[in-house]
Amino acid sequence: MELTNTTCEDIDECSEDTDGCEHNCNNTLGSYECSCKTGYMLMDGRNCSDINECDGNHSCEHICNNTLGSYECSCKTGYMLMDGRNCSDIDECFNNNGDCEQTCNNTIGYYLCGCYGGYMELTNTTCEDVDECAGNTHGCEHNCTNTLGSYECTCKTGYMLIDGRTCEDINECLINNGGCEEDCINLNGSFNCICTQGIADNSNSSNCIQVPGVSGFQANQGLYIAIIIIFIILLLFVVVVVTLVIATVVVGNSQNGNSKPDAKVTSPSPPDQETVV
Ligand SMILES: [Ca+2]
Ligand SMILES: [Ca+2]
Ligand SMILES: [Ca+2]
Ligand SMILES: [Ca+2]
Repeated sequence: MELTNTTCEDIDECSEDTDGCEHNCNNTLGSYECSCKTGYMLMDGRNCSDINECDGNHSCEHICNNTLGSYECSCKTGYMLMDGRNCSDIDECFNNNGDCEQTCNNTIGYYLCGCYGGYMELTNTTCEDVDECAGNTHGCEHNCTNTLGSYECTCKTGYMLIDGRTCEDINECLINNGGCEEDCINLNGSFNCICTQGIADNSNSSNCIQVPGVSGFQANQGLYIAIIIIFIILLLFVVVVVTLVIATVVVGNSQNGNSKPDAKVTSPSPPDQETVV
């Protein structure tokens, strides 16, 4: 204290800048006190040192970053800081589908790209078609055709697809007799036209045609025999008729030669004589 006459007056060390306080100086009667700004602590009564709040005295939900006089919170990847302290999941799929080529599935703190059915992951964000036909899982009974995201089963000619995979023979004979002129025989994957007379080759025609090597007589034997018998009967009939006619004529001529008609002699009557007187 400084003595002036009979009273003593406190010296304001803070205003005289003799305090040596690094931050704040608080004058007191007969002395002074140093203090520090928020976030600092007094080390030796004068100097201040930063408090590392991250050592345990912070309120960050995820990450604490110490700074001089304070601290800052930050969040793990996939989260964003909401109120300076707490973290909230980022919905990566909200913008540009998360750069995923097909599907984007947001998760807490992360996200995953996915692929549609029939595709598989090529990279973390891209997909490629699965060639189901290259493996043995397609289940197609006949033909397998790969498509983008799927595949298709088809059947050979003469078969139809019944459950998307299995092929069943088409009974062509059920519709319009298979187009056959006479009988239709269904076969697995095909059909045949059969003729009762002659043979049909359905690969070219459904009409009944005679096949070389099979004679027409063999095919139509009954008909031909009937025609021959009728012809013989007619021939015999004609012979008989002609014979009867000839016999009748001969007999007639013979009878006319043996019985000549009686000769009648007539003499002309003399003309009447006219007497003249
Ligand atoms: Ca600090
Ligand atoms: Ca997320
Ligand atoms: Ca495919
Ligand atoms: Ca058939």
